[in-house]
Amino acid sequence: MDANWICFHPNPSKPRFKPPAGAVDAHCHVFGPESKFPYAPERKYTPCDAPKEKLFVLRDYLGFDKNVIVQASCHSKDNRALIDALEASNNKAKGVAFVGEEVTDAELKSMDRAGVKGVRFNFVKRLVDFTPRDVLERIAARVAPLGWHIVVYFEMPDLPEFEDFFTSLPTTVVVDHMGTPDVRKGVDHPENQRFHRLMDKHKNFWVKATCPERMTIAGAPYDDVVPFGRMLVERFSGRVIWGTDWPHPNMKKEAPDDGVLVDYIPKIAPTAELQNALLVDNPMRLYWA
Ligand code: 0GY
Repeated sequence: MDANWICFHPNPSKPRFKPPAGAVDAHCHVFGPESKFPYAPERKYTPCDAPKEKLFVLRDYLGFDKNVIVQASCHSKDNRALIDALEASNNKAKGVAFVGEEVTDAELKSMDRAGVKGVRFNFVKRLVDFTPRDVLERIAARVAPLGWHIVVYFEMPDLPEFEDFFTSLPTTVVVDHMGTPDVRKGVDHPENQRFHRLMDKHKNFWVKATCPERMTIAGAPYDDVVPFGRMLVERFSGRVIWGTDWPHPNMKKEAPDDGVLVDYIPKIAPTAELQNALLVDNPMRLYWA
C-alpha cells in the first residue's frame, strides 16, 4: 500500500435513505487481496486490499441488492480479482473489465459467461498510460457483438478532444462520474453544457451520477454537487445509474462515509419514480437484461 494511501471508511454510518428493493450499486471496485491477486506492475498506485467479502458485507449493510464491479487500474488487464468476485456473487454482481487487444475471443467469451458486460476505456492520465485510438477501436468492434458496452472515464476539459471518438463507438457508452464537472464553474458552464448536449444528441450514451466526494469543494454531505447530479437524473432519467465507488481510490483528504453517500441519493433523485429508475430499472436493463 502507498504510504499516503487512504483506506476505505472502517465503519460507515447507517443511511437514513432506504434504497428500493433490488437496488444496484453500479460502480465499485475490488482490490486484491494482494496475496492472491497481485497488483499489476504498470499500476500508478498501490491501494489497501479491498476484497469481495468486504464489498458484499457493505452492499447488504447499505441496503443494496447487487453490485457492478469495475476493473480498477491498479489491476490493469489482469481481471482475475474481478472475475473471482463475480463468480462468488451468486449472480448479484456484474462486471466491467479492462482488456488489451491481445485478449483472445475465448477469454472474452469466458468473461462474458462470468458476468462481464462492458470494458472500460480510461483516459485519465494520472491513472493509465495512453492507448492508441485504433487499438481501442479494434477492441470496441470485438466487444460490441457480445452486447457489451464501453465505460469511458475522462476529465471534462478533455471532452472536446475525445468527443468524435466517443460518438463513433459502435455500442452503448457509459460515462463515469458525471463526466467529472468542475463544481466551481457551475452547472451552466459551457463545458458541462457541452456534455449535456452530447447526452441529448446521442441516445446510446448513459451516465453515472457518481462521485460527489471527488467533485465537492464544500465536503460532506456534498450539497454543492447536488445540482449536477440532479440535473442528470432528471434530464436523462432513463440513462443514468448510481454507485458508491467503494473503496474510493485516490481520495486526497479522507475516506468518504458510504452511509452519507447513500443519503445523497434522494437529493439528486427526489421522487420514488426517479429513485427506482436510477437504482433498479436502469442498471438492471444495462447489466442483467
Ligand atoms: C474510480 C476512480 C479512480 C480510479 C480508478 O481504475 C482506477 O484506478 O477508477 C480515480 O482515481 O479517480 O472510478 O473509482
